[in-house]
Amino acid sequence: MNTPTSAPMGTRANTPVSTPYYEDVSPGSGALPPRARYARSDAMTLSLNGKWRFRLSPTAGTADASFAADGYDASGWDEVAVPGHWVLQGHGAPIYTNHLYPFPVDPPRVPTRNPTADHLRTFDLPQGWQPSGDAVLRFDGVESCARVWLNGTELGEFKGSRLPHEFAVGALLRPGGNVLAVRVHQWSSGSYLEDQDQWWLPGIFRDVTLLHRPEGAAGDFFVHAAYDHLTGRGTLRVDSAVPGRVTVPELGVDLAAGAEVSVPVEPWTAETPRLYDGELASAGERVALRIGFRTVRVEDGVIEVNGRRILFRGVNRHEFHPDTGRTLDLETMRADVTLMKQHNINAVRTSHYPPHPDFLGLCDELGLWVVDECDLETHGFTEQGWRDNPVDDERWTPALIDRAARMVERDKNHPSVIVWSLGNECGTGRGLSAMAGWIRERDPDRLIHYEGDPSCADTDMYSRMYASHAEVAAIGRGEDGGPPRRGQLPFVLCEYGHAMGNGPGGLTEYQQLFDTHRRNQGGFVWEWIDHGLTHPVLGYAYGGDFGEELHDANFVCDGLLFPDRTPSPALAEYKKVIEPVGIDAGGTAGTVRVLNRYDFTTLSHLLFEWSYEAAGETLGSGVLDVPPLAPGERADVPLPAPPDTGQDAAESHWTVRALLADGTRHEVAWAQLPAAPGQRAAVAVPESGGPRRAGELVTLGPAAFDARTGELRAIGDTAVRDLRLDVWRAPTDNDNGADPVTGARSGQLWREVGLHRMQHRLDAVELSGTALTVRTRVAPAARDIGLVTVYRWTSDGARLRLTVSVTPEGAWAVPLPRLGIRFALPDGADSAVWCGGGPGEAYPDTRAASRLGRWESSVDALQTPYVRPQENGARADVRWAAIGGVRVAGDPEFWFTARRWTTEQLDAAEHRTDLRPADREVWVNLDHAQHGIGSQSCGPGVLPEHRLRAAPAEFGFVFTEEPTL
Ligand code: IPT
Repeated sequence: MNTPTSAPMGTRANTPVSTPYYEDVSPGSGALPPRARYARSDAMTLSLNGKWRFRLSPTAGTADASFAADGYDASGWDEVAVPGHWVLQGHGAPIYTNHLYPFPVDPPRVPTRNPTADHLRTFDLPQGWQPSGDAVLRFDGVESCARVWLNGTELGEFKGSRLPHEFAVGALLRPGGNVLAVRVHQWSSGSYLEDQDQWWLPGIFRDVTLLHRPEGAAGDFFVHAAYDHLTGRGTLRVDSAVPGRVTVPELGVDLAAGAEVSVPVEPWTAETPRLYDGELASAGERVALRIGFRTVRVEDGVIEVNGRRILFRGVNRHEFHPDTGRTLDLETMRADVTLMKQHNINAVRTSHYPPHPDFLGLCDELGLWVVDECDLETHGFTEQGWRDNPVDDERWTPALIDRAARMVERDKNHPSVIVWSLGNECGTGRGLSAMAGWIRERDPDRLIHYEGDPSCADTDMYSRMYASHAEVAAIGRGEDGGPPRRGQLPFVLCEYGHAMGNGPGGLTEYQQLFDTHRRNQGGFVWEWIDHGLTHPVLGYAYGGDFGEELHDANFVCDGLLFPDRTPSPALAEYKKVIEPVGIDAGGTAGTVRVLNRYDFTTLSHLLFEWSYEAAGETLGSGVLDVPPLAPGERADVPLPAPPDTGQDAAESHWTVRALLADGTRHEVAWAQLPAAPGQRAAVAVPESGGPRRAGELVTLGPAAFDARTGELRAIGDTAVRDLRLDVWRAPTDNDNGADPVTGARSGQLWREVGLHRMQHRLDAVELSGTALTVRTRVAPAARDIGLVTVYRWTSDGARLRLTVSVTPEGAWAVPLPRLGIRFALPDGADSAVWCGGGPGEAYPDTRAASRLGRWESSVDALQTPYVRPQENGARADVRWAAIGGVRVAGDPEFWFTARRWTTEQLDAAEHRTDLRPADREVWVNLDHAQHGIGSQSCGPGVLPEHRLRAAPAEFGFVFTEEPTL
């Protein structure tokens, strides 16, 4: 048997003898040195996942360790599933904090109340398990500190929650009846290094495996597979701790480990994930290799792979499942990668720790650039000006190097991994430099990333999070100042576009900055998925829902996916913004310009289709012949002659779509080009048949009004009430965020001004020959600002036209959330049809994915179910909409919103389950304008061009009766 040896640098620092292992700064003791992880070999393995006996103690010292002794009777204990988090299995509760430590900051000490879970299971060696050789017990992830015994013998203890730890156990194994005991502490010195913005979720949350190590088994190995884009040849060398042979049948390669060969190959890229199957055979084991040839380097200040600049169209991915936390099965991981690929995403930053190793296998296979980030964040030290920061304290350096080594050694054979990231939000310090030095020495063929050090002393790229558009533009132009070294580096946004709630806005404008400046190599949207936990009462829970004394509420729900992995509108928006084919109006009439935005591939895997639509109806379609353009190339492609519409008056446009030619017809990119503007006949209403008094009512065309107040009562048979000017929206998470420069929060300012409680003063109801005019002033209590609002109603007998004019009074220091009308349909509506932007939600700065057409949706499906309810569901550019027996056309186009609750109810709701329709009533908003969304929940606010300033405005709507759908 191998004697358990210390992890590299794993000796304990100078801590008193009495310091318990979970509070010393060492990474642990007893574990084997880290080594390469591989998915398949011919050596036997035994999964130890499953039901384990479980006992929870309130402190680390409550229960003695006698449970680990051979023969202990744990039959009275509870059970938990391994892998899993015990706080998600009915024992204790999760805690959410962003960067605040949920315990007093006194490193490396942890609280006395330190939930400690003893886990126990027995296992028999399976049939055919060879008695010869050794065996290794592997833990892929345990949060945050574990002590391990096998058959009563202590193996050691470790920290580093999302990193693998192995122990040599061969001599301890018995053919039948082995007892594995694991004690897990929620808090340890390691917790100081794991202050990521996420739920604190203790447990054995990744696989536990027993691996047979036959005599002559493979040891650690390092696949070096480079690609020379000038010669088209790959160079392969597999360094191996144990002598062995390397074969790659497809390439005719058969050579000794350590020897090098050069062969013509197809390179690996995220766009063309070409893998070659190979094998490393030592005397006692055959290990499957999946080899991808690629070379990554910085050339002239630009990150290049295989000699070409790449652009990161990335996301930050935490591991998350609403039921099982950071325990993910392979199908969930595959679903993530597949969804990313389907949405044009080409890169993932494994924020903020190495993922389950199988995830990287999927990235190799399906093609994603990976920034593999170390399990390290000490963000909470920012509260004390970074004093005592472990990354700048030598006593912690062995633990930091141990973490770097466990990541690099485990993941080094994945071609998808092109960048190592030291960690996240740790400030600066010598420990980080030590990590970078260790990594460079071990793996000079990849790049190093770290965001928190503006000097970029240890990194190969300048990285920022949430920098404004203006700053990214300045960086792109090389005008951002900073140390000279930094100016020579490529630039990435390791986090941007904070996808919390409705938004982020402004992605289009960022993409333009990536396309304009070679140095700006894209970024990673924050983040992939909302971390809302399934909750029996609240739908999805966020911070505070488990009674935490300190928490950061719904800041944990900031993903492009809802917790159940259904895409939020932001994912559709991002897909459109980063689409790898540009489609635009051509240089000459009757052509469309197609631009290949891929970094490596031609367009030969795509087929292009055109269609011609008038008034929302498709009148013709066909295939467009696009040449197989090389990356960066463009061509003007002739469109066919427009089909004879027979509807000369109708607004019409071309839609051009790029679809996968593999039979799936998956849409990769699209654009719409206007063809004919159409006529405005629908909204020009001749004024005839003026208003008539009829008792308490005034009638005008199809409508009836309250004679005293001028309020609309009905259009034909459809009752309408409370139609009036509306400027309020339930503030979004971005509205509630603080401006990074001024600290101002729009949502708060709006409430201070009183936009959520506007009063409507009636000044006059006037009946003239052709019009009913209602004069009002809309203003909040306690303020001298107001909106003079005039509603002018006219009709041609069948159609009812409303013209609204708004004149601001006083000094408006805040933007308006929205400007339009709202009304209730008391008898309700099940669905709506509209001609305009769809199918999904859009706002002024989140409207790239909104496509003109004729759409239909139930009222329920018009809602976007943000985990914390907020403004949502507007449809852009609506020409007309029909709902609940009324059809309304806009003059000009409008934003259409319909819901079963009021804005006030939406505003008051904290969870989805707070939104319950009272009765059939449906509320409709027809907006002339909307304020943008921005990304101010963490980042820049609404760009000036998307702000809605209070200014004189006039807009109209034409209502007609429409048989109910
Ligand atoms: C940044 C963190 O890196 C990330 O983990 C997450 O917390 C994000 O913010 C917000 O959701 S750190 C912040 C100070 C910009």
